[in-house]
Amino acid sequence: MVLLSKPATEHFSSYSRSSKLSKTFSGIPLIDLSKPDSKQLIVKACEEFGFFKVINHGVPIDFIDRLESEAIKFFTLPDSEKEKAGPADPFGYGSKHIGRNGDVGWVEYLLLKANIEANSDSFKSVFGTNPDEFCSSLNDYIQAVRNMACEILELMTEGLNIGPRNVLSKFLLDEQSDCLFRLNHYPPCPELQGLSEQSDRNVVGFGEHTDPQIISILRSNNTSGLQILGDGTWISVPPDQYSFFINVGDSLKVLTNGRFQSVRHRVLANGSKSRLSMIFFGGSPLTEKIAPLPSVMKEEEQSMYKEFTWREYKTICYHSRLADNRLGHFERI
Ligand code: GA4
Repeated sequence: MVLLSKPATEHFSSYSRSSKLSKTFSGIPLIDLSKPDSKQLIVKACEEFGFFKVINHGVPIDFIDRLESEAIKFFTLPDSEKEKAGPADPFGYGSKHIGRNGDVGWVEYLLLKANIEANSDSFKSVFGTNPDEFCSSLNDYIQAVRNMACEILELMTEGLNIGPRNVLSKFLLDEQSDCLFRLNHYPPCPELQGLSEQSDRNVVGFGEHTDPQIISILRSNNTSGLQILGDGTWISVPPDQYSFFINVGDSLKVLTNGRFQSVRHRVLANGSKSRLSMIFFGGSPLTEKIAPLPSVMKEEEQSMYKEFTWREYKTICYHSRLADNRLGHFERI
C-alpha cells in the first residue's frame, strides 16, 4: 500500500475513549437492493438510525477501483502540487482545516461540485499526470452513485407509501441540484502508532456532525474509523469496501417532518493504515423550499420546522462549526 503524506499532529483534539461510551455494533442495518422487502427495511433503518449499508447496489466495481486509484495518485503528490488545488473555499484541496470556522481534523481532502452539469475541468491542472483519466473516472462514478441515490430515494417513497415516486429523487435530478463530492484521505496518525484499536487514545479525523443535504452515499477502503452516534453511544462501523453506507441528511429529516433521523457521525484516525473515503452529497436546488412533504403529513399534523430554502440552510451551515445543531435554528418550539 502507498504510504501517503502526513499532516502535523499537534493541533488535534485527542481524548480518551473512556470519556464517552464507544462500541462496535454488528447490527448496522443491511439492505440488499435486489430484494423486494428493501423498501420497508430502508424506512425502518431511516426511522431508527438514519443510517444503513447497501449491497447489490449496481455500481460497477471497476468505477470504484478506477476512482480510488486516481485518488491515491492525487494524495501521493507532493504537498506543493496538491496545494495548487487549494485552499478549499469551500471547493478544492484542503488539509487539516474543515470549513471556515476553526474545525480541524487529521484529514486531507478534495471537495468538488457534483451538479448534473458540473464539469471537473476546472480542477484538471491538479488531477495528476493523467487529468483526463481522473475526470472521466470521477464523472462515471458520480453518475452511477447519483443513480443509486435516486433509486434509494424512490424506494423510500414506496416504503413510506407516498407519491409520486420521484417526489424525493427529483431534487437530485434537477439540473440545478446542489450536489457535492468529497474525497477524504486520513493518513496513519503517528501519535497512535503501535497502539491497538482498542486503546483508549483517539485522534479526530473528521469531527462529529450531521450532513446538511438530503442524502449522502459513502464508500471507503477497508480501514476502520467511521462511527455513528446511536442513543448517546459511539458505534464503530466495520469498513466494507464492496458496500456503500447511506446517511440521512438534515434536509431529508425535515422533508419527512422528523420521521427519519439525520445521523451524527465522525471519523477517528488510525495508527497504522490510511483511510480513503469517497462521499456523494445529494442536495436540492438552492431555491427549493425544504419543508415536510404534504403527503408525509398525517391529518392535523403540524410541521416541526419553520420554512426555509436550501440556500438559507446552506448559509447557516457555512457559518457554523461542525458539531453545531444547525437544524435547531428552524425547530418550532
Ligand atoms: C459536512 C458535510 C459535507 O462534508 C460538507 C461539509 C462542509 C465543508 O466541509 O465545507 C461543512 C460541514 C459539511 C457542515 C458545517 C460547515 C460546512 C464544514 C463546516 C464546518 C461539504 C457540507 O456540506 O457540510
